[in-house]
Amino acid sequence: MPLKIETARIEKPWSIGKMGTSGLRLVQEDYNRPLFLEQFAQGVADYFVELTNMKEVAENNKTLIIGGDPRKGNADRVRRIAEIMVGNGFRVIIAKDSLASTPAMSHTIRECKAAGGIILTASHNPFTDVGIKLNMSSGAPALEETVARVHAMQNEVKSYSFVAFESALEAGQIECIDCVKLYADLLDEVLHFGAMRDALALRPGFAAAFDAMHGAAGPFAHEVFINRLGLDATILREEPREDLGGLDAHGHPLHPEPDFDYIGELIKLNATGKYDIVAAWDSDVDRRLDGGKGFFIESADEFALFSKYAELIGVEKLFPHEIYFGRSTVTAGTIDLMQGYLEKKFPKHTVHAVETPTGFKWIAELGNWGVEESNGVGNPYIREKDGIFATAFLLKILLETGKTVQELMEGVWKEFGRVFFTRGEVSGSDENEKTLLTSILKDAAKYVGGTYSTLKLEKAGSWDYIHPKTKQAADTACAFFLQFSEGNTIKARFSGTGSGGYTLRVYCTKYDTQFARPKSPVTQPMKDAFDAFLAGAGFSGKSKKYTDANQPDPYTG
Ligand code: VG1
Ligand code: CO
Repeated sequence: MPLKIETARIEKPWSIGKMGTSGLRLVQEDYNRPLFLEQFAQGVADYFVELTNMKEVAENNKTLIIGGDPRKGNADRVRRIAEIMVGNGFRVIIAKDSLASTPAMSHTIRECKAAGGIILTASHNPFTDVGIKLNMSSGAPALEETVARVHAMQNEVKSYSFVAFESALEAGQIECIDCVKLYADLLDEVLHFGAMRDALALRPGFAAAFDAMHGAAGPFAHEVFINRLGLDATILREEPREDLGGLDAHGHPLHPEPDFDYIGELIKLNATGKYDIVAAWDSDVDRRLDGGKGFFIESADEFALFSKYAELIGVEKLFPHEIYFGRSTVTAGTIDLMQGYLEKKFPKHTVHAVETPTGFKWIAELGNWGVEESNGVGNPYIREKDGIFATAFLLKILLETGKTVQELMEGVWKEFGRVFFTRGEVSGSDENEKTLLTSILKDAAKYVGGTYSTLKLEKAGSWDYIHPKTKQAADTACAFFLQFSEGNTIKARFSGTGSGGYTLRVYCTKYDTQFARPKSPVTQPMKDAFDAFLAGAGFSGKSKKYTDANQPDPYTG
């Protein structure tokens, strides 16, 4: 029987915002406005119709993958979006139970040779927010041009088409796929689980503790670490929950974000020294915080370690001639120090250390072997940052070397030096405050030569992205930088994932060969200088918050 396609008018279309760093994130109430989701989805469908009708593009496969994190309302949203995609002529593959991590979605898109995927997640934002990310046939997040086109099309929608879910299912236009299995198979292929199991058999007592934060991580971690690797692992908050853990003791929603503010139990377990490896992942499992035996590692540092052992996952085989390893502009420069090392390791390749804007789409575009400041590490076999991959790769290195996480990391710092790194933020809800902050940062060069707190401002400006392959410049400045004396560097940029107000992310870095010290005394002068700079420039925003205490600091003094 032919499918019955229904069409309904949207009498009062909404004004839909543009996707930011990673998808469009809004509070639940905004996504739940009548016909908002329908309008959003119809705009996405229009975009894919246009794309897949183009003769010259390879993405003419009319299949789309849909899935996401377990947050409130997502299972229904997955069904509704599927109905609309089928109504627009697509075949839809839905993740089993609607649940999939962002990296698993990226992998599934490639495996199914789909035209793209729609990922329902607001990632680290609490369950009170909803987010939708869009990925392309390469598995990578949509880039600027696509985002702009989708945005324009969404705001032209006047009606939407759909097919009732059950009839689309019966007609085979909607199918279900086990993303967990597909993803675990890939990791097995890349990391060789058989060899890891053999190594684990020789390490009785080797133990793990993980925190799945009630996001999508539980089923993935269980399958990979317990079912397939046979690891003795405790998984905290394993069950995916629609409230992602609910409220904290003060009645605030918990953030499914792997930083120290939100993983108290795991920190306690790690402090016992009993666990060889520990990890926490965010709600869509693309970010991680790894550690073990009382030690936690920053993502940039962990990536330097991964670069050192890159041959364990055959990175050189993935890149025929040129290896790109990327880091977002604000990520600590530890890995840049490793370029020479990688050139020696892979003499047949040209190695490029590339700084990219924040947002993993840029790193994905270069082959996905890279890292972001906020605990995102790339898995070069897919096109997204990937929390479980990072933890499993760390596990492989632990088993291969017999060293502890701390010994491994100290080995890297001894050889290459350490880039002390910390993040902070200036946030508020006053638009005028934001405008003032922006103009101060834009004009920062005029303050060069001044001394702020104990540091002299030597250079200031904005950082522009020149694409390493096309040599095109991105049209907006991506980050502001303030170079203070003694190698103290601050970069700052506005967050693109919030659902209200503004957040200026402030990143402080300083290189030193003396690595075994707490980071606070190293980064404090930068924070003081930045505060003094803002105050001196007339910014009176009060909400300066440096989140040092919620980040890994292996040497607490
Ligand atoms: C934040 C992080 C960025 C990350 C983005 C999406 O963006 O800083 O590194 O790519 O979240 O991550 P922003 O613009 O708020 O600083 V995920 O795990 O939420 O998709
Ligand atoms: Co995420």
